[in-house]
Formats: sequence, C-alpha cells, structure tokens
Amino acid sequence: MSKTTRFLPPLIALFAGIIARADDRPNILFVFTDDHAPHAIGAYDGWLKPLNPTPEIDKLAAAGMVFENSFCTNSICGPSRAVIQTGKHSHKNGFMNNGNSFDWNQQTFPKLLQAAGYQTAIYGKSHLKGHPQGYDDWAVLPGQGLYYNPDFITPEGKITIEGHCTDVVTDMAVDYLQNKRDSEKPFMLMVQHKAPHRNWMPAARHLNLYDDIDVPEPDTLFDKWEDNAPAARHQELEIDRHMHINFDLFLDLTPDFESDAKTDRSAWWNMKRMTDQQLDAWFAAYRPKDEAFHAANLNHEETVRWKFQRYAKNYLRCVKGVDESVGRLMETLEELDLDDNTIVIYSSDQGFYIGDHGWFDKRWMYEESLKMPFIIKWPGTIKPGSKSDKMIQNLDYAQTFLEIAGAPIPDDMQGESLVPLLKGNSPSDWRDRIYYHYYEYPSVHMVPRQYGIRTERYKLIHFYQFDEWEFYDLKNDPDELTNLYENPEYADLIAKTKQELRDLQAYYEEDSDISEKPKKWQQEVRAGTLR
Ligand code: SGN
Ligand code: CA
Repeated sequence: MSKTTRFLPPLIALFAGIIARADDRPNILFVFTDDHAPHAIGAYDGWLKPLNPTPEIDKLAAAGMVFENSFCTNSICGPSRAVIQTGKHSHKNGFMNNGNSFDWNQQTFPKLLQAAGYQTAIYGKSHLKGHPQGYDDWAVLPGQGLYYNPDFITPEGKITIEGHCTDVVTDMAVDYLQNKRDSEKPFMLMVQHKAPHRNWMPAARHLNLYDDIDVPEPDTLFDKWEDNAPAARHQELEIDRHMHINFDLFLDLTPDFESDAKTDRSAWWNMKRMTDQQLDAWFAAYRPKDEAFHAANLNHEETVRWKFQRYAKNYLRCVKGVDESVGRLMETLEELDLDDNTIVIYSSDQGFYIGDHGWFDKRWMYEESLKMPFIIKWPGTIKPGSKSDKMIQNLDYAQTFLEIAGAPIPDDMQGESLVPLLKGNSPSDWRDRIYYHYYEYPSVHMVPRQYGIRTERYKLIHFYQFDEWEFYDLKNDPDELTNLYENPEYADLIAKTKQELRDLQAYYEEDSDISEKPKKWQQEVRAGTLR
C-alpha cells in the first residue's frame, strides 16, 4: 500500500463525517390529524375559541405562521393524503375517493426526499391502502384504525399496542426522535393521528373534560340548508337525523357486547377490545351522563341540542389528546436540542362540521369542510406570530418540502412551493383562485359529486350529476346561506366565473371522465331506485 492510499479510508471517513455533519438542512416534523377543523383550534377565530381547545397548537402558531386561507382540493381523507404525497390533483394521482387504492409505485415527495439525503418515517393513519413506500421506518393503522388498543401494520407484520391511539402514535414518534433516527441526516417525520375522526372516542383521562360547561352552539345549528342550496337535499350528515345515539354518542352502551353488536357497530367493536380498566373508566364517565339524559325527558329540539353537546364535547376531548401530543413532540425536540433546526407543521386532511348547519362530517366545497388548518413554525425564517391570508392548498406541501430540502421539483407537480410566503414575501402573482373536485357519490353521507372554483370573494360549485349550480358571495354571505345562481343581477359575474372555472380545469388538465357513471346514477336517483 502506497503512502497515499493508506490514508484514503480515514480521509473518506473524515469527509463523510464532515459532509453529514455539515448537512444542516432543516428537519421536518409534520403533524397531521384526521378531521380537525380550523375553527376547533384556538389560533383560528371561531365560536369554539373561548373554550381554549388547543393551547399547545396555539404555542406553535405563536412561534410561527397561521395560514387563514388554506384549502383542500377534495375534502375526504384518502384523496387529501394522496394529493399531499404527490403534489397532484386527484384526477392525476388516481386516488379520487376512499374506495380507490393508492398506487405507491408513483412519484411521491417522501421518495424524492430520500433521494435527496433525508431519512423519512410515518406513524399512524395512512388510509392509502397497501404498504407505504418512501419511508425508512413506518407503522400504519389498517384502514380507519381503532381508538383503543390499536393494531398497526409494520414492515415486520401486524402488531397491537395497548393504549389510546393518539398516545400510542405519539410514543412511536418520540421513540423515533430519541432512538431510531440517524443523527447524521436530516429527517422528515409524519405523525398522523386518527383523532378527532368519527366516532370520537377520547382517551380515558379526558372522558370528563368539559363536563361542567356548555359548548357554545353554532349560529346555524338549526339551519335548513336545503331551502337555499338544493344539493343539500341528498345529504345524510345531520346531527338530528343521521347521528346514531349509540354508535356515535355511546348512549346506554352495555358491556354485554355479544348481545348488542348490531346497534353499536364500531363503538362496540372497539369496546370489545378494551381492557377492564379502560372499560371501567369509560362506564364511570358515561353512565352518570346517560342517567342525566334519561331523567331530563327532553323534547325533539332539546334532544338535538343534547346530541350536539355530547358530540362536540367528545370531538373536543379527542382534540385535547392531539393537542397534548403536539406538546410532547415539541418538548422532545427541545430535549434533544433539535427545536432550532426543525420545521414543525400542524395540519389536518380537511375541515369538518361541528354542528355548523346542523351537520357533522365534511365532503362539501362549502367553507367549513373546504378549509384545512395549516400552521407552520420555522425558527429563524418565519417571523413568529405571523399570519398569511394567501390562498394555499394541500397540493402545495410536496413542493414546499422539496424546496426546503433543496431537492429538485419535478415539472409534473401541480402546486406551488410555499417557501416565498414563509420567508415573508408576498409575490404579486400568487394564485387568487383554487380548484376543487369531490367524487364520492353515492356513498356514506350522500354528498353529491361536485367541482368548483373559489376565488378570494366568490364561489361557484357545479353538482354535475344533477347539473345544478350554486354561487356565493363570501364577503357578504360568509356562511353561504344565499345561493345567487338564479339571481339575474349576478348573471355576468357568474358567466365570467364559469369561464375561470373552465380555465382552471384546463390548467390542471382535468380531463377525467366524470360523465359516464354519474349519468347512470343520476337516472337512478331520479327514478328513485338508488335510495
Ligand atoms: C367512515 C365514517 C364516515 C366518514 C368516512 C370517511 N363512518 O366511513 O362518517 O365520513 O369514514 O372519513 S364510520 O361509521 O366508520 O365512523 S375519512 O376521514 O376517512 O375520509
Ligand atoms: Ca378525514
């Protein structure tokens, strides 16, 4: 061995070390929940703010930036996640409704981050079916997952972990940060909670939270939306008529599960798996509330109000668990001295109705379900306590992550990197309209297929299976209570907006065949054979 070659291996090792240590690109911690509406976050304004539902998420907001006009492209779980993975609209990534399976062989941002030298991990709900690709470590819930003692699919097979799902997923993320990651490389860690998804089963320690207060009611709790918006006549997401008193609200559940399987559905399934201790805590919390309900002998309207209270409290109890998770994750970053170089994001797959318009669930292009939370902290880059009113979408996340990592952004991605906005710039050519398309009808909750455009002020929606249109002026009518589509004074504006919608469809190459099946369904609906 010559003198020179003898020194090569130590030199290579030294350089490798220097390069890795010199890789000071930021880590990304992306916390993503299921069905957490912005108006159930303290950092966003809304009628739930006085309850102070999310002090930890609010701290994140105070240290970073809150996006007030953050929208999804398709307000449903799997599709929203597929858009995030790919940076492409549903018609391009192929996952249009929850019944589809994600093609994991396609280009995704985690794969591109890996190629750029990041290590990646995901824990919690995926809802994309199949084994995740693009992650160095992963454990995902099968399907919707369970709140108590959940199963996970991992590269090694199925495992079951005792505890509440929010805590178990947080434990996995903390373990990753403390023990599993490679400290020489930047990481991108996705923490994807099941909460606060239906059927809103809180952790034992939160079962009595909010017992001594009344949650404020939304102004529109008794709204009859279909008087104005004809598409709403199809829906099945009313607290009054469609929220199950046992399954959704746990009234009168008994531990005699074998005899009561049909009425309790998944609540029953999950409770059957609980430990005796968990069940004891559950019944100790709910039995007195059930007894009070029976003793009150409520009339119909009072029962709707009671259902709203029970639902909103369980929802907010699940939110509390998520908020505590954010607190633990932030603490862990600090303990490991990672907080200064880690970007933290809080978002959820879509918005949600918390009794607004008398509803639960999502799917519509109306504001409550269209809006997603997006809060981001980037120490040293984002000015603490800032807000942005720019229109952003889940379509933008992939490109944002790639730009942060200094990785090339493929031409076929359809969003915009948010990095200029995060740096405090206000590009004059930033988008002033978004495109939306929801494809799941007929299906659970019976929300018709719809596409549309939302500009900074107006919204035009086409329920194309029924060829019905709605048009709203969001400035004068933020609750979308007056459909102006038939109003002649707006005819010119509607024609112009319709053209803008067609232009957006062309821009995003929206050429999916949306006519064939819906036409058949439309006939079936009209003939009354569908329902
Ligand atoms: C389940 C829920 C629905 C919910 C869908 C989609 N019913 O079907 O209420 O709309 O998931 O939610 S349940 O009886 O199973 O809880 S999504 O967030 O996964 O898209
Ligand atoms: Ca969801």
